[in-house]
Amino acid sequence: MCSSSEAIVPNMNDFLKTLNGEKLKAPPVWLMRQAGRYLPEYLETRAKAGGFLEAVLNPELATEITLQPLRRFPQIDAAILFSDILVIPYAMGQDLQFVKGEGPQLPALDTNDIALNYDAEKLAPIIQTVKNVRDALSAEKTVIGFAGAPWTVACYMIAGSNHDEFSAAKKWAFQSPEKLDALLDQVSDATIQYLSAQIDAGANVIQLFESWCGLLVGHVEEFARFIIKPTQKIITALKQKYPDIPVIGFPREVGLWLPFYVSETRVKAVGLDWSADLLWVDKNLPKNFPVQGNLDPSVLLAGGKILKHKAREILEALKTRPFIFNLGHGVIKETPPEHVAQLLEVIKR
Ligand code: 1CP
Repeated sequence: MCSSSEAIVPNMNDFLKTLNGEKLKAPPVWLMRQAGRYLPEYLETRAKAGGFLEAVLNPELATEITLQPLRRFPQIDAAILFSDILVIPYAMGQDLQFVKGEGPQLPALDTNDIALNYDAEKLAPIIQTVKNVRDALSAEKTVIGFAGAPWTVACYMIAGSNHDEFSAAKKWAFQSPEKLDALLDQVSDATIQYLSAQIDAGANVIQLFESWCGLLVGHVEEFARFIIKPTQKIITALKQKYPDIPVIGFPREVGLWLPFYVSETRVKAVGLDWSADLLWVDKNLPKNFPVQGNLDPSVLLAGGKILKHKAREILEALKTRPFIFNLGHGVIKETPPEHVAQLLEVIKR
């Protein structure tokens, strides 16, 4: 791929060059939930496993699922580990089930019962998957490891099966902030161990999903305490051990607090959700700070002319900074795989 300053960072693929601040002519690309229910081959493999969690915890099948989108779409630059953010509560002793049609289910935590124990052994099969995936791919392809950011993971741990606006987690934030601090601390420590194991196994980049960031926007004290602080803790620990591994933050619905999130957490790059105004983002983030995003998954579902138009609009808006093309949230399960092929052609042409 062409770049004006290739000499600055030799031996890196396009994805890593971009995260290190280079602007490339054709951006690298991957898609959130690129392995998943819109792919018939995924449904087949999941059925073989017997269920979602069974597939995640089976290294052979999870490797297969992680590689499926790269096999089908050779233009995709990165494989994201096939797993879920809720494996951390699972390894901390919460009973996790994925109920068909209803999504993930955990027993709701009580403020008086937050003494949990992280058992790294429970996630050993996932670490094996990272190894397998790294071994299976050439150096041109990046392997992305990931975890949920602690606030988002805690939202699920506290909510139980009622995900309605995660009001139970917000209640902890306002009524029992010390309990929430203690829980976030445990989740952060477990996450540092888990991500370190992913990096040791070969992950080249880490993404931290703060999918429920928007729930604390508007509350500056709580945002700083429950979102920035635990994220900072993870990033500081990883930077110390692995200075060359970039961490991408995905603060969904962060809105106008994006520059605050970026400067305080010290993420290396930021993933934008589809509601981000790209011209505003470009004006308000430091020059050369890498961004990733942000096509609305509904546009990918729609396909055709509008898909080309919206994809080009994004490419145009971010043409002067290091940029990784992605969606603004996960691929919708009804999306025809041909639409993904169409999108990749627009991006890589
Ligand atoms: O039925 C199925 O097959 C399960 C569907 C599914 C899949 C494919 C779930 C349940 N998780 C996943 C995989 C997954 N989850 C990946 C794999 C890699 C890839 O992107 O290809 C990743 C990165 C995640 C991360 C994840 N899980 C997030 C953060 C990103 C986001 O979507 O905002 C969250 C919030 C979850 C929780 C979760 N897991 C599954 C569902 C349906 C949900 C969301 C539930 C909710 O909306 O509250």
